Amino acid sequence: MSQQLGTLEELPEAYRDALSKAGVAPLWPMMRNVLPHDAPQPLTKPGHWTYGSVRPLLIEAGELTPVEKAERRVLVLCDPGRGPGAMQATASIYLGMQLLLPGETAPAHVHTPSAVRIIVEGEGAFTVVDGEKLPMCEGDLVLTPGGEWHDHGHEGQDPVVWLDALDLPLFVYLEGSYAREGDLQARRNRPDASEVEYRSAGLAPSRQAHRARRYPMMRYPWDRTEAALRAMADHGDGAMPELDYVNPETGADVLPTMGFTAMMLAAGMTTTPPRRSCSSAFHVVRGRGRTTIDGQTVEWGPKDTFSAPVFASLSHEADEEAFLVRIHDRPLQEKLGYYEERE
Ligand code: 1HN
Repeated sequence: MSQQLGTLEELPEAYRDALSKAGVAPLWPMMRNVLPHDAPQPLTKPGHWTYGSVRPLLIEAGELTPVEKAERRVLVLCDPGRGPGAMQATASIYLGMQLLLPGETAPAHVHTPSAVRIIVEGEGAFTVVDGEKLPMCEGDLVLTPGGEWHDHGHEGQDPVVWLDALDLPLFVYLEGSYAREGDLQARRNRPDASEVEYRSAGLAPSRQAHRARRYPMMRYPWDRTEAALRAMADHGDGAMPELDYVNPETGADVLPTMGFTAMMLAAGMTTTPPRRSCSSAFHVVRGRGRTTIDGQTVEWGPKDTFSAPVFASLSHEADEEAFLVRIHDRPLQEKLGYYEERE
């Protein structure tokens, strides 16, 4: 049975002073804060960042701050629950919108957190990861796993914008976040692995010849993701087609901490996923619709991003055919042994 726990005020003042002096504190007045009953009480609140509101500010950042002064020219998407300046969208997920202008270079560095980019607008930009040049086309998902050197360049004519998703809050919490800077990388003169070794789903380089890399494929071209979702829609059972981005060698999620799931909603479709213990963010690749998050409705359009706390009640409805990528921390929670879905 649940018991009402004692409060700090019930304790004599002299005793409280003595506790502070000794560098200790009573657990019981704080017990329910750190261990609420039945489900967590997230600080995170649903967020919605329309592309219409973020894009002009990002373009202005391009005029105000040269990339040399920024290292990465990014506007961070701040969790409304933590307020302006919060370097995170949920407890474990950092999101930011990054701008690179034609001819610019973002210098090479390597850090402990992992990053994933979803390309929002423009063409001609690329990321070099461990010497592999990864073209960035709209909708592509590009990995920059922790410990891999990466720099960005832009050979096109117009601004390029992408969404960065990092597991940075975890690394900050663990006091494990740091970076090293280096010279721009030499690029191997060959297409990225999605165009060579992993051109076709279900085929991987022969084990005899192949030395498995921890992250064998760093770029997931959008046209293949969309084609696969469409095929599922054409031949499925009417449920919403959803595809997880996985490591083509192991079938595991692309990163140890963060997962990425492509979703296709048909026009007029309503879908109500289970309440999940993971936090999530959604990036709209294309389409319009609305999502109700714990009773709060977000009207979303192309290139918008929105977020939902852990255990949120969600309901998605599309006005027109829509493609979204769900960013979540299920892989981390599964490793910690507490991932859960509730109806
Ligand atoms: C980072 O390395 C990038 O490489 C973007 O583009 C955003 C946010 C925090 C820490 C490192 C990038 C980042 C970041």
